[in-house]
Amino acid sequence: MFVQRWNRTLLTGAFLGAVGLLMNARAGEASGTPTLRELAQQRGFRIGAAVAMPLLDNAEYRQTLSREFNLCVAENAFKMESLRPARDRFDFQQVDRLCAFAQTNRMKLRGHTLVWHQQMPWWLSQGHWTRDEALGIMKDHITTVMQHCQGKVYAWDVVNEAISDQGPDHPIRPDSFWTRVVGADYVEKAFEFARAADPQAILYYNDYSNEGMDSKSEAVFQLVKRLKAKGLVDAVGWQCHLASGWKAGAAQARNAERLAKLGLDISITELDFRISLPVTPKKLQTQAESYRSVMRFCLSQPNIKALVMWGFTDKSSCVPYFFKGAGAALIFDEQYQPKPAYEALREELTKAK
Ligand code: 9MR
Repeated sequence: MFVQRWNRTLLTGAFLGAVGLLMNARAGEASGTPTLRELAQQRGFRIGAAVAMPLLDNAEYRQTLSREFNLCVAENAFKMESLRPARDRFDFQQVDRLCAFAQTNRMKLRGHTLVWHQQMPWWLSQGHWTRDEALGIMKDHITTVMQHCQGKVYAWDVVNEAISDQGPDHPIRPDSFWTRVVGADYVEKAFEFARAADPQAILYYNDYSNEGMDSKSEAVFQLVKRLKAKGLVDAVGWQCHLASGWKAGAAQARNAERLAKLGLDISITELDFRISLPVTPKKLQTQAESYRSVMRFCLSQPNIKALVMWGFTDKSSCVPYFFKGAGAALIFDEQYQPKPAYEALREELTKAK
């Protein structure tokens, strides 16, 4: 008796789950409303999300991702820590899985990130190396990873967050592993190795707090100007981990225009708008207006090629870990239901020519 009822409950649950999945997958079709992906595609724009690889096992996660986005990036799987269990060994299992997913679903794939002072393998960060040895490891890493992914990854964050937060000069971080062992020219070296490894790939310098007009974005500007003069960089990534309420404005426009004059493209690479918990309808509306302002801004600047969010569902976001008391930073809720922010993005994409 108990077993029968238990079975019935399970079956009913499974049935309802399947119906839910189907309804969610068909949400756009049924209402005749185009998805973000379709709208972006029509405008030659890229809308993307970071992927938490363990969640790729979840059908609802996979379906939402491929339905709504024409670009993806791994949240952690392409980082050196994940790829290099040992100096003489690469583990491409997760990378290959995401490459296959992107290919099957006709999505562009960004590579994040080749050189960073965080999420490095312990054998490297704890080892004792000469400058030449460290440069050799960096070159081998960049070359092997880029060539492994050639034709599958269209753009790379070659160097991530190299510039220090210490104003007014914001030097290349003096305390980073790469600066200590190689010297500040490690940034240029990384771009040289990347250009040689895959001349077709679009090469990005990626950082946070560089979207405005201030001393840090000035330091980023000067760095990419030097690199661009040598033909080593193509684009700048503005991460944009921001607090809800923020809006894109005149400073971002001036910054985008000065980068355009250098011949550099931009992508918003890690957008999220954190809300201070608990969530209320009013806070969700404020968040929607923040997302709207960024989409409107992106579509108004010809050199902005993509808007990528650091995830898409509040079920999986690094925000609560890094910002205590904050969360709900993405455009789908934990049940994969679109939030007001999703609707705001859709409205802006619909309005755009
Ligand atoms: O989302 C990533 C998280 O899972 C990792 O624990 C963390 C390690 O620092 O990195 C997060 O992603 C970061 C990205 O690689 C670079 N910009 C900041 C992102 C959020 O912290």
